[in-house]
Amino acid sequence: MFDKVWRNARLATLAPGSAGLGVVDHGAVASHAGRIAYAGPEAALPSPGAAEVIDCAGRWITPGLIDCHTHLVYAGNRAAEFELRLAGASYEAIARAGGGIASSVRATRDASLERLVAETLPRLDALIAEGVTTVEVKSGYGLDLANEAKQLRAARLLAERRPVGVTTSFLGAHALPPGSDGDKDAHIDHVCNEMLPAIAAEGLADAVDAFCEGIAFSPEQVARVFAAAQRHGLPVKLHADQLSYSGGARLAAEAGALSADHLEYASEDGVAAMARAGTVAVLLPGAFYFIRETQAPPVALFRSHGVPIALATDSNPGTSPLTSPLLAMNMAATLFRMTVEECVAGFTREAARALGQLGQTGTIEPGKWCDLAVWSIEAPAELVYRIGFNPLHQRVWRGQ
Ligand code: DI6
Ligand code: FE
Repeated sequence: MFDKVWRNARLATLAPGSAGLGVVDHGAVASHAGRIAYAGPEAALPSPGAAEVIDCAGRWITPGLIDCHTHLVYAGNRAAEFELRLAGASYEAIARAGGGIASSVRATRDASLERLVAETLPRLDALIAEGVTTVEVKSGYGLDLANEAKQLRAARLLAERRPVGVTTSFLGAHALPPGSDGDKDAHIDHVCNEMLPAIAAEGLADAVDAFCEGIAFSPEQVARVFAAAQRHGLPVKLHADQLSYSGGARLAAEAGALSADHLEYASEDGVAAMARAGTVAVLLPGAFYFIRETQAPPVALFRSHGVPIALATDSNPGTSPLTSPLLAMNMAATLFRMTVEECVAGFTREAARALGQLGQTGTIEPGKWCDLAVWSIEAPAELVYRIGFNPLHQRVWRGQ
């Protein structure tokens, strides 16, 4: 017997191998023990009966949305810095003057674990309200062992406070800690030899990330972080070629990274290396928009080389104070000229791939977690087309 059946629905299954969004016009989904037991035409639904039958009245069902790149856990905000930028200061100038990431580090260090969770929950609730069922959360605003661990514990606690999957990334190589003497190699030593082993031992991180950029860390320094991650059996990913070219896309690919993220300044050889390695391009239109970047990521190259493209909010206090995946889709279409199919796949199947979780979620296929979003729309294009409108009817996480 099924636990639940959603019937009279149009499905966008995103199943690989099917054309486009994998549409099933007169579809049904059945769940058992939190997993999808059937997905396909309603006419072919097996009939063991169901404890509960939900009539979707012709609504669309997509996989639950997956936000695969966020810095959701932090304290305070940077509205004052936003005002400085409106008056003409650049993001890099603010960072070099000790503001930027450093100011979020000070606020995050000052906050207790409970305070951090409390400040984060409204942001998480905003994502959930738009159908998010899995979210990736990075550290990177603690920058010492105690505070990075606190951020990652807060991220783990989110999964106890809300019905949502949380996957964590350790981003100790995000910036130099405030008050440090500018010795980046010393910080990288600390990340590799003290912080990462302790965080791995406690099981606080599912992956390791770094920020490869002139204002952050060099490719050589990032390579040391990646080697340390691999010694601890953790997959890697990278903030790559965001504000300038540094060869981050190629570096990530050559390390076998799950994803390389941002990529506005990625070169064709970097894209080709990503294609060979199966590294996903995670594009973050919220950051592009918010810092008024003018160079769009090379979407045409990702397409021609066959690099999978995911989208995420990059929710963070400095460059993307965005908690709307639907708005991120609209931005990706408008600013990067991505198609509706690419936008929807970018927040479902390709985001799952970017997290290494495609076997569990990201498409509507039997055996996967029953993570769904039911939308009051006539066509999937409406998810991308509207600005500031949320047509979510029901969100299903693990069958509930
Ligand atoms: N790239 C970004 O866009 C964010 N971090 C990163 O590595 C910015 C984070 C911040 O400004 O607080
Ligand atoms: Fe980021």
